[in-house]
Amino acid sequence: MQLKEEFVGKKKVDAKIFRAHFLASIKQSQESKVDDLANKRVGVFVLVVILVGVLAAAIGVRAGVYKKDLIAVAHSTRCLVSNNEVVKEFVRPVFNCELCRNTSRIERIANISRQEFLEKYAYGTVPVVITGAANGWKALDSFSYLYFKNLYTKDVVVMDDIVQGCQFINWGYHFDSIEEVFNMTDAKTKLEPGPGDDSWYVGWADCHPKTSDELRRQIQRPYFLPEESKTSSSEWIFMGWRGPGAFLHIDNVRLPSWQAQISGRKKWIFVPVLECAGICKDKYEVIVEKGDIIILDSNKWFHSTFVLPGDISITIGTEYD
Ligand SMILES: O=C(O)CCC(=O)C(=O)O
Ligand SMILES: [Fe+2]
Repeated sequence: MQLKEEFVGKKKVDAKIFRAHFLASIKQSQESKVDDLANKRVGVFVLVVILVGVLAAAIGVRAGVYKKDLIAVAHSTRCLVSNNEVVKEFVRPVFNCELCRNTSRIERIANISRQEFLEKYAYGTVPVVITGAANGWKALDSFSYLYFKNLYTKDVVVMDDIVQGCQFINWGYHFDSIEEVFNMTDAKTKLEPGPGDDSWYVGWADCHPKTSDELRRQIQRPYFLPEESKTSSSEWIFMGWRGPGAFLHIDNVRLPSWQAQISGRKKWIFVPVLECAGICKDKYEVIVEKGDIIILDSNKWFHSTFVLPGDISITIGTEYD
């Protein structure tokens, strides 16, 4: 299954970079002529402690800026990304802060041409919202909790493949798999859950040819994407009720992505990486309405989402090159 391989491939990005660093450091240590191996080990240990200290101090300084988000992460049970975030912080490429130096807000733009999108936003790394870009898609009428429940539960073999092979993120809520999401009781799926236990938010990649063919009939390729750009072979769906969605994180994927808001409204919060402190704004927020498409490079910004009161939030999107 090509799509499954892609996910494995994604995970390998982390491992590959890490391994390159790891091998480089081993090579370096072999070449050095230090006789006393024990002393050397102590030296490396001290260096690592200092590096971790510097990183912690840097994060501490930044924490003043997005302290609330960090506290929310620390206090929630959403530890999916946990200490992996520290590793990602070490291995991610340095961000060019000039790109957001003069950015005072995330723009919401209607009717953009392919040319303008390509020149200003496609690979510009500052997120942008193209309003109404998904208007007219069948998904706006068809997507609902029940639509997905029907899609994924009508064939147990397909469901099993998806549970085994497609990525699923529970964002700290209590679901362990997409199967559980679609087996929850009606009380949990009722239309306007109050805050508290009834809230939930999940995301998954649809990497099954049977279901993704059906999904693709409900959506279109965003009209502003450069003609030659290819989209990733599987779509991501994020769904849930009002309240916290994705917690603050940074991704380690190769490409920028688009995400169409099919139902409900969602607030996105973007926090620049550490090296942009004092150059760019501390935090950017933008609201994505039903029918809008947001473009973001999730590798370059810490980001979190919050579902606003109203309809269930359902989005679909993918990466593009
Ligand atoms: O839509 C969301 O809530 C989060 C999506 C996300 O983290 C991403 O696209 O990288
Ligand atoms: Fe993300």
